[in-house]
Amino acid sequence: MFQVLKEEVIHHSKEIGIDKIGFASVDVFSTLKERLRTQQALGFQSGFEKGNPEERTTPKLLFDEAQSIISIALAYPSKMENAPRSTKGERRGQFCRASWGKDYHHILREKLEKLGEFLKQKHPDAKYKIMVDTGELSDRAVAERAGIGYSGKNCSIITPEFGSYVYLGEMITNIPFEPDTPLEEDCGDCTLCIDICPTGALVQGGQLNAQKCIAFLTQTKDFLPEHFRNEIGNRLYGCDTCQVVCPKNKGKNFHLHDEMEPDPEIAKPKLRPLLKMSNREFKEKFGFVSGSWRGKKPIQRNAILALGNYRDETAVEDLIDVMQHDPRPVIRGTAAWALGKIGTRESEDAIIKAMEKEKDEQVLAEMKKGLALLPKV
Ligand code: B12
Ligand code: SF4
Ligand code: SF4
Repeated sequence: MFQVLKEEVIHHSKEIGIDKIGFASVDVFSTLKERLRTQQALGFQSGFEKGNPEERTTPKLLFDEAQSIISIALAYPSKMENAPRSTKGERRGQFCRASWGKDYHHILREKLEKLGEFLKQKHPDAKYKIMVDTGELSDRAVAERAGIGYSGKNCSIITPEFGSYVYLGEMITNIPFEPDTPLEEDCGDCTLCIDICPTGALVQGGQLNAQKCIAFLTQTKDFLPEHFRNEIGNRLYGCDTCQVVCPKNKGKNFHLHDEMEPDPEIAKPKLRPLLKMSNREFKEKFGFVSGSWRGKKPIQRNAILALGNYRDETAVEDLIDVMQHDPRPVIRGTAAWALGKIGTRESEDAIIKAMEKEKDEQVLAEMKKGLALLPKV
């Protein structure tokens, strides 16, 4: 009965720049429910997930008139034109691709709102509830059920057309649209993502220990545990390694939405200027990208770690200043660690001097770690 409306919705979705659309039932996501419970019991969740396993897998608990879910995907670019090079003396960090251009939450929400208005126009009794990332539903499980893509061993939804470089969102509706058919999983014998993951966060195909995933670790606000500090490299927000290596993403680089085009100076910013950035500067420069949602501190901490990992001697002066004067213990302590890693004579003298004044136990411990990293003479 709603087949014509479904066709109209699909047609309209193309007109408003939705790259892929699929329809799913509102049956309980029972496999996912078990999975969420297991992940919780193992301590493998990130803590960013909203809702409990019951709510997350029962669409009718989220919207009592629920009859179907419309899942959408928008493809984002994987390559940057004129990417600036990270050079000696002007080292750069990187934001993951999902943080290039305007925050995708807004882009997808706008598309879904437009789709909702269309639905209402065609069928005045239509009701819907929109979710993009921050809702209870698993956007991936919905997309998988709606035939948008299959679930890869790297956990990402992989679409045959755009690879895994797609953002996902959905709309629960009160219209009983005919569901689409899920796609066959197509990883085959490949295990490249599992093999390359820098921290071993992919425990096995399709199972992530989020607590070890660099994408998660870049978003924490406390000291980064020492054993992850080298692995973070120059990443300021997120991690793309298990997608970059994926053969299904080979040649996939879509520039279909102007708002998603990265500003190279934001997506690959110089590290040193980040250290002393004011809140206002941060908001003005980075406020519109998705990677800023945790605020300035994690980005600054990661920038300090990146300078340490680069052993960037030109940053020593700035790092000393930060170690001596920044009011935030995490920033002072991480700077001490980075100075030790860079290992110049000046760094050593500065850490020793700063230890005389430092009162915070954790920062003092980091300073000792910094001293231990210095080359032995
Ligand atoms: C929490 C979260 C994170 C956490 C945890 C990620 C994870 N893998 O669970 C952290 C911070 C680490 C993270 C990182 C990233 N995230 Co994130 N994240 C989320 C969020 C908010 C919830 C995910 C969740 O509930 N995970 C719990 C797991 C258990 O479920 P799931 O992955 O959603 O669902 C799959 C599994 O459950 C699996 N499954 C179920 N049962 C079983 C049983 C078996 C045996 C197996 C094998 C699998 C399996 O099938 C489901 C469908 O694929 C979603 C938005 C949302 N509301 O859904 C975005 C989301 C998953 N993230 C997204 C993105 C882009 C990323 C990053 C690529 C960003 C980056 N570049 O740094 C990385 C990728 C890391 C990775 N390898 O997964 C996109 C994914 C798009 C896509 N194409 O898949 C989403 C959907 C946001 C969006 N709306 O676009 N993320
Ligand atoms: S995002 Fe990075 S750390 Fe996380 S699973 Fe993928 S490769 Fe591993
Ligand atoms: S790298 Fe290989 S195993 Fe991993 S998601 Fe891609 S195809 Fe699947």
